[in-house]
Amino acid sequence: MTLPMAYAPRPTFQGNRAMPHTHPTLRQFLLNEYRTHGTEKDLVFLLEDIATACRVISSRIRNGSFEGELGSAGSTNIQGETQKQLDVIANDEFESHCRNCSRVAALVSEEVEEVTWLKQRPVAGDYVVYFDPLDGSSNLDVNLSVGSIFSIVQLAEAIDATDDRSVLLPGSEQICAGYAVYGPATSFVITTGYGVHGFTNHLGHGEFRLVSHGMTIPEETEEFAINASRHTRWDPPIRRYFDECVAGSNGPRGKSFNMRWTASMVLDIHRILTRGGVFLYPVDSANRAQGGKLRLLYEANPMAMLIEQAGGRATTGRERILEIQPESSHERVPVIFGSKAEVERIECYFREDASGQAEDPAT
Ligand code: AHM
Ligand code: MG
Repeated sequence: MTLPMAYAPRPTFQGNRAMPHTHPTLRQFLLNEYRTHGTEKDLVFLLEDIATACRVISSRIRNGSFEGELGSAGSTNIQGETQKQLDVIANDEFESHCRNCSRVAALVSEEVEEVTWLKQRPVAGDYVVYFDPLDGSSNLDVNLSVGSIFSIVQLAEAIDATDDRSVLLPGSEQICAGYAVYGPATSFVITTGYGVHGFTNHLGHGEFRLVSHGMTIPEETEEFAINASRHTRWDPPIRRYFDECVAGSNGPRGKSFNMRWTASMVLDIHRILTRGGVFLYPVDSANRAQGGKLRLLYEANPMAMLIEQAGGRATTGRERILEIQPESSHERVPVIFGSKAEVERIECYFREDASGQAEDPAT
């Protein structure tokens, strides 16, 4: 990896040995963002706190069996889903670390029905933090990876803390988005609007260090991610796209595609940010009444910002995710994320389906 000049290795000291740091810490990176892009210091501190929450969640997951923290919490969340103990633990970690920042006015979590207001009179410049504390938590029972997702909106004006609808702001208002992957290593990937950057938790050192500066999604891809067991319920444009991909080199695409599905969007998106691809969770006949599967404010919006910052595209098939005006805190949307040319092709299939007119997907 070639690091930008601002991160030229500098000797630091561990014990009495000088150690060159070829991978700057998250703090060094954020302070550089503060110097070069004017990122607010409060945002730097908030991001450090969120990173700490993710490191704590990572170790709670790894030790879950010993602490009796795997399995159901015996409660259900607003989505009607059974909460795992670790869903609740991860939510508490996010909340308590966000509370360290006096500029955080409100929290919107997948695990909490109502908005958690931290300020009585939120003013312009305050932050609202949206998060899914543990995404893909069904993977926990079988020791597969999971993740966390978050985003931050900075208020353009004062809002009313007695009305939960005040936090229903479109994704285009986000100033920061990110996620953590609790995999073989713990990754922390963020954007503050100046590209997407990936960090890895340096075990034993207690710090995230930069490993991927300026992650970009290749425009073209031969890999996609969808829960294919829902095939019979999909709308025609999605079925057409899928059928053309699996038809392989003898089909209309003239090439073979690979398919991956991890059951945790964070992991699928991390793979796409690393080597390209497309992720689809469309609306279908079984989830149409709910509007889809994934939640707009704390799943789709943060990922859409990251995907666009990395040069990809994020849509419902019919509209750009970041332009959707939310109607409720836990609203769901169809999502199609990933490599630009491939997502544009799917959008073209939606237009053709609506108009009955054939288009050239390449134009
Ligand atoms: P969760 O936030 O309740 O874990 O649900 C969201 C997850 C996504 O991460 C993942 O892509 C999807 O649900 C998996 O759904 P399915 O059960 O259809 O495989
Ligand atoms: Mg989720």
